[in-house]
Amino acid sequence: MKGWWGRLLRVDLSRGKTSVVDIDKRILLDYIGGRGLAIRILWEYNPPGVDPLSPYNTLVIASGPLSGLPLPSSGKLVVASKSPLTNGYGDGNIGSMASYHLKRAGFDAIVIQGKAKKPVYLYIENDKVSINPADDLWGLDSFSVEDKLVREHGKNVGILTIGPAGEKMVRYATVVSQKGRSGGRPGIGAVMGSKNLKAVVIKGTLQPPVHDLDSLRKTAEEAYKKIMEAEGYDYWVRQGTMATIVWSQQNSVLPTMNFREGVWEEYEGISGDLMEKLKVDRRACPYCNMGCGNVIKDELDELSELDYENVAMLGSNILLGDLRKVADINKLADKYGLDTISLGNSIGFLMEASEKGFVRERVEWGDYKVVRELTEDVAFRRGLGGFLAEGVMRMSTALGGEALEFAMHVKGLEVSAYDCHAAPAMALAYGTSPIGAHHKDAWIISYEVRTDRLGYTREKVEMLVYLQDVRGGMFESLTVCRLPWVELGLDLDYYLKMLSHVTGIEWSWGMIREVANRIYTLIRAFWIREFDGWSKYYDYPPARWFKHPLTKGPYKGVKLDPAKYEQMLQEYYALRGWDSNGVPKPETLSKLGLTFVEDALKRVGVLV
Ligand code: PTT
Ligand code: SF4
Repeated sequence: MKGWWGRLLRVDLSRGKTSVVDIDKRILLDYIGGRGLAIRILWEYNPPGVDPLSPYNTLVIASGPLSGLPLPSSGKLVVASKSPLTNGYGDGNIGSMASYHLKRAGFDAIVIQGKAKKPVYLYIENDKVSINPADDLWGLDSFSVEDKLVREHGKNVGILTIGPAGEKMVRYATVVSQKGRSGGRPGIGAVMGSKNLKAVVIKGTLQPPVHDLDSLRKTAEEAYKKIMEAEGYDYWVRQGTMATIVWSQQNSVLPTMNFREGVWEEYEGISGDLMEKLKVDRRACPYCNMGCGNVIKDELDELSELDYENVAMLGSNILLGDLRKVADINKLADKYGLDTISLGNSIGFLMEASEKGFVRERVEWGDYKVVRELTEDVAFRRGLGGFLAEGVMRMSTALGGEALEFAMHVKGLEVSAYDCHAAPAMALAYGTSPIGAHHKDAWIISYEVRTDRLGYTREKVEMLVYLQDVRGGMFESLTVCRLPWVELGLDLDYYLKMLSHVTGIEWSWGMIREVANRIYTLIRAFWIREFDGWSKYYDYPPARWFKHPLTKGPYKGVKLDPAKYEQMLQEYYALRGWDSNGVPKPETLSKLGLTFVEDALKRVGVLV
């Protein structure tokens, strides 16, 4: 079958052994790749209830049939595991040459289990795989690790690494690549650290299995052209995701003071317009012709690659209004391998806890010096940093009382940079996201601001399911960047065509939506299996958005309505074929070929 190698590389770090395992053709067709393959592997390989930081947890690095091929923005791959931050399914999507090389190394995925006795890194050159000592890499930041590994193996490799935060198992440590690409918000870097695995280096030189390369090239060429001709292309390459700062401010969704407000008077100090003036370089993922990696010189005159989420969470959310200072903290997060969204949330939470007297320490809003020190302390788990390294859910549980109300997370994953006091569908997107509060599965906020902004409508729920299926189902399993479609309106049919050229199978939207529904339902079953005591309330957004109305801006006085949220949630469950507690119904499992999860759901008492 074309499109996949049908092979995964299995690595047992405890025994120092590697092996190649064939992947069933049915699994590839049913789950496609990337996230789909990852959840199918995790369901099978992970013992239920496993401690995410134990050797028994499995780490998956997966590509899809389109990743790393010569087509628009294809240099992406998925890193996934049971999350130490949420205890549920966790993944992230990273743009890196590692995607290109994995595609050419002859594997669809790498599956890593066990724990090495001493620090190691994995070197993969097609079928030649070695587990190498990494004593000289341990303790280094992610930038220095890349430099050292490039000196050792040359430039023509793909590298995934962790920084000190991963080594110290900070619960939101990420996997880093190319000095500024970072993926795996729910602590996938900590899982690497728990295995004493500092890095994965891949060099692939094989010809990927493509059914019809000529047609693929033609379609890809056309798509590249459409992207460059799109209205908004020039603006996008100038500002990238940073344009969202002004948009969020205008629409009252800019996270401000730990999501207390959706507007901030000083937003111009961190805006995309200012970034443009300071910009010194632009980077891109492999095969991308709309590169959005905007680089500026930070407060210390060092390079820092900026994105909207990073700047909003480390800027307006903690009232740090100087872009060069924000860029410095962002650069530290990349070097240490910390997720900027969870870091900005954790610091914002601490600032509010300090203001309200929940902690003895004085941590003032917008204090750059303190934020810098805290970031270093989090990465090395020093002092108060050790508390922040646990993430907002655990911090708020330790403090208790009202602190639980301003803890901005869903299922333990901190909220990304959209305030939802006045955005019920975006709140539902966070509530039902398969990894916790992240926007990648459904950025419905852009639809919501254009339509019935404050409505709790069925149309929004239908749109949410559609967006999840396309973004979280299709893009995360193909696995390619979604931004050509999201930002420049590239017709989605191109992806269907390209998938058909690569695999030799005629894919239809019906088939894609079914795969997506299967992936969401299996991920849901995974959460329920891992949570002894599942409840629909895990699908609720933070209490703040229900209890503390906005005090400024065009939506002053607005907050979410719990009864109406519940009604939307029930509509969502019905569309997915889940019961009123969010548990997949037996007929849904049967329809999607997922009856193998039934026993596990019966064991935790949610199915009879
Ligand atoms: C992603 C999340 C995001 S989403 C951002 S900015 W964004 C933050 N980026 C971080 C960073 O940078 N450094 C850091 N230390 N922590 C960071 N945490 C945050 O992580 C990213 C781009 C972006 S930029 C977005 S929206 C799109 N995301 C895609 C996706 O999820 N899937 C997909 N098929 N295509 C996507 N394209 C875009 O990719 P996570 P990246 Mg990222 C530095 O990792 O865990 O998925 O969280 O990977 O290569 O940096 O590309 O305004
Ligand atoms: Fe990477 Fe940005 Fe291009 Fe997407 S649009 S592939 S995130 S550079």
